[in-house]
Amino acid sequence: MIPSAITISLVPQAQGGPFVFWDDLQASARRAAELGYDAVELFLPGPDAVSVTELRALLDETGLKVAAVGTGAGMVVYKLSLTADDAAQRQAAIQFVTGMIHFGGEFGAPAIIGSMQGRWTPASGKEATLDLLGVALRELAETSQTFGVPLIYEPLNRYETNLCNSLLDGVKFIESRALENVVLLADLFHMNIEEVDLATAFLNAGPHVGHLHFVDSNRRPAGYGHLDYAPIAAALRDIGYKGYASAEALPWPDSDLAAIKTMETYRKVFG
Ligand SMILES: [Mn+2]
Repeated sequence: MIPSAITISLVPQAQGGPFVFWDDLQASARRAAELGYDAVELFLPGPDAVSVTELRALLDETGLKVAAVGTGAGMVVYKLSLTADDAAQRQAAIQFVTGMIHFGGEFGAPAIIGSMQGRWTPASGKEATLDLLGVALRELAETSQTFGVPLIYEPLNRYETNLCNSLLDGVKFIESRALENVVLLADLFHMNIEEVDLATAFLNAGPHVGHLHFVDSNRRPAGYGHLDYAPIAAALRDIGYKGYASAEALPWPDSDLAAIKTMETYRKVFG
């Protein structure tokens, strides 16, 4: 059975975002463990927001692992982008993500590049912007390698980026730039907007898929929308997916019920 994870955000500026638990790391982790989750995915204000020692103690106590760490605070809090026009801004973005890779690396957890990828403009051009992204991801993937983890890159729906929207866009990007140690994050919410058929998209992306955001069509917890999970689970089995199913969902109707519903759907779908 693929392992389960659930998101915890400690970023006040991300209020309204798709994270199940908020603000209280200890209480959230304890509740996640109680409900049977294997891991937590952390969305933090920065690499120094949580003490490594304290988190290690919390993981020991709960038996949880860290599935991944987000880097979106670099965008949300500091307005950084890996593809900014200004080279100093790009460097600051790489530095921020590098800090998160080091933090996650302490726990064997990869970092996720989502909103930090930015977007292209008529002035910057699509291919040139993808080139900038490729340069940044190559460096960040090498840093990740020193911790024995991949770098996770997430195609986003068209309203959030114009770089890579589908899994196939992501595969083409990774292959055309010959990126190593970069895997794709398949987010079912984004995929529901962009893919022709979700199961086919998984089959075509195959071994490139390294992380899953397990959520429903409307960004509510899995089971509160109209996604059909059976063909998705079958496709994940077919490609031998070994990563997490991580709940990146709105805390709807509230955090606790979102966590309960996700676990119920997860067991039904993958159990
Ligand atoms: Mn996502």
